[in-house]
Amino acid sequence: MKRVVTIQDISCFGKCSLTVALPVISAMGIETAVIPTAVLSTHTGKGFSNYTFRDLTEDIPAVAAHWKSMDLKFNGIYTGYLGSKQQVHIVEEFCRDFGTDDNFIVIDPVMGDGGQMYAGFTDEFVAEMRKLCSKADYILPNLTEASLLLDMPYPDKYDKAYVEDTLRGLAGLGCSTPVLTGVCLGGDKQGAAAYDSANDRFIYSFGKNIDRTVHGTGDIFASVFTGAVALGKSLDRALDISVRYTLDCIEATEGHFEEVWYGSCFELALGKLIGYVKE
Ligand code: PXL
Repeated sequence: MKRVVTIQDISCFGKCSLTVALPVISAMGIETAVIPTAVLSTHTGKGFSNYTFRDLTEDIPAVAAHWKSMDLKFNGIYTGYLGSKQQVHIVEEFCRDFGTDDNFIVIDPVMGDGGQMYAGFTDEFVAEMRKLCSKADYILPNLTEASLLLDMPYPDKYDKAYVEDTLRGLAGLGCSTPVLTGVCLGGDKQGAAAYDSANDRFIYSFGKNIDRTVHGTGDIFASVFTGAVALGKSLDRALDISVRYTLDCIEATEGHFEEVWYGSCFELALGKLIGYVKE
């Protein structure tokens, strides 16, 4: 059986981070260990305010030390939302301690969306995240996060050449396979683009474009991508499965957007994901 560890916050209500990663990766038939980096009453996105935030940074080295004493090994390490610069640094140490030649590291540099940084992030945080990304095999920024990592303005409009230059720039940070999410090159298609730098190859995967921001879909994409890589799927396949399931989750939310305005009805589409894994 494959085993991954995911390191990110638990937003107790709001369908993102660990409340998504744990069910999604588990549904793919993968053992999923977790390190919660913070406990929040809700996520910090649009619609929520006055949320609680309990920082668990100090617990991370203790968990890592215990796991080292047990000689635990992971096929993959996947990090999502991290709450502070110090936390990113400690996660970097975790990756150094548990990364091997045989496993892989996925960093989702969660920092913003739609051209805006999420609440509480700073330029120093971005600098630390850039360092963490340089240690990863795969990074999964959206266009906002890619702009922050590369210190470029968020583009009003972009084309294929922009996407490929951005991916080359991200590879230049030191990550072998950057993946850009939320890529829309025509009106009716949205998906992801990857750069396999070892083979100097770009890969695209698109589905129907639904013009709506649904919170937590970045976490869904990253969780499926991590699971697919852990299962030994090719990069092309991993990208396809991640794009398809993310779209399934948005489609499953149609008709529920008023009630579930803070996330997606990803639970309703888990059956499809299980099918994709078997294909
Ligand atoms: O979905 C990313 C995410 C994860 N965790 C927390 C967040 C966000 C995005 O806003 O606020 C706490």
